Amino acid sequence: MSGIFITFEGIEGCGKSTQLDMLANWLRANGKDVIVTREPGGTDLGEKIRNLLLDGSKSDIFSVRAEILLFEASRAQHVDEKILPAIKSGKIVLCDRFCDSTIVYQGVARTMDLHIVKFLNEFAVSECIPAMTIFPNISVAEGFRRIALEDSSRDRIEQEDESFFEKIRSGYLKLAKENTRFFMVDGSDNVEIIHEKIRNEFAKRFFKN
Ligand code: T5A
Repeated sequence: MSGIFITFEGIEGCGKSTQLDMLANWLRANGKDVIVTREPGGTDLGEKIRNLLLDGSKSDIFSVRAEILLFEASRAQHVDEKILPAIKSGKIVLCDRFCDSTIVYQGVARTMDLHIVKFLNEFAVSECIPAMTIFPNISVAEGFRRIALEDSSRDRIEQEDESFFEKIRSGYLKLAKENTRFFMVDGSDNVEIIHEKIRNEFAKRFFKN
């Protein structure tokens, strides 16, 4: 039996981690075997790479090529060690960010050649393509407002300015238009309303009988 691979994408503060946890709880309450994971990270090696990528300040010098290769290295390890084995054993894998993040952050916002980004993504993911990508869409201003309310300090990427996140948001809107696996939901709604919409769409796509 083959499992299901679902990813969550969106700008900082859009609520994807909140919705991922709510979907995982609902699926588990319905007797499903669920794995929750994230990128960058998800494995011991991936979490070390995550610290390298996100700790520090915006002024740290990261070449765009070095940055993308670190994200892809984390992903390759994640796919081989955790995601593919889980899917092959019939589990539902919910992943906070995946390849689309690289397309919009490194490709659209950091302007790396999209052909190269897609090639590197394909190399890192092998046969592991999401069956559905959940995208809570909020304005950049709302994302900034939510992040400002949190206790933790901003990571290296969160320190970018508003125009950077406007590019990210436009990149996601374009991907959502072009790919039927995307499910875009209004992320400015109440968390319970968003969860209900995601749950209904998930059931429609995967629990047909
Ligand atoms: N990255 C990642 C790349 O550049 N390239 C890549 O290839 C990959 C994989 C990862 C960073 O790495 C970059 C992208 C990112 O910059 P991260 O720590 O994983 O960073 O951070 P984010 O993914 O951005 O996660 P955040 O925690 O910032 O945001 P979430 O997950 O969207 O939001 P969430 O659920 O934590 O909610 C944020 C706050 O809003 C509240 C929550 O309670 C929380 O306080 N909230 C709501 N408030 C009102 N109404 C709602 N509907 C709400 N939903 C949540």
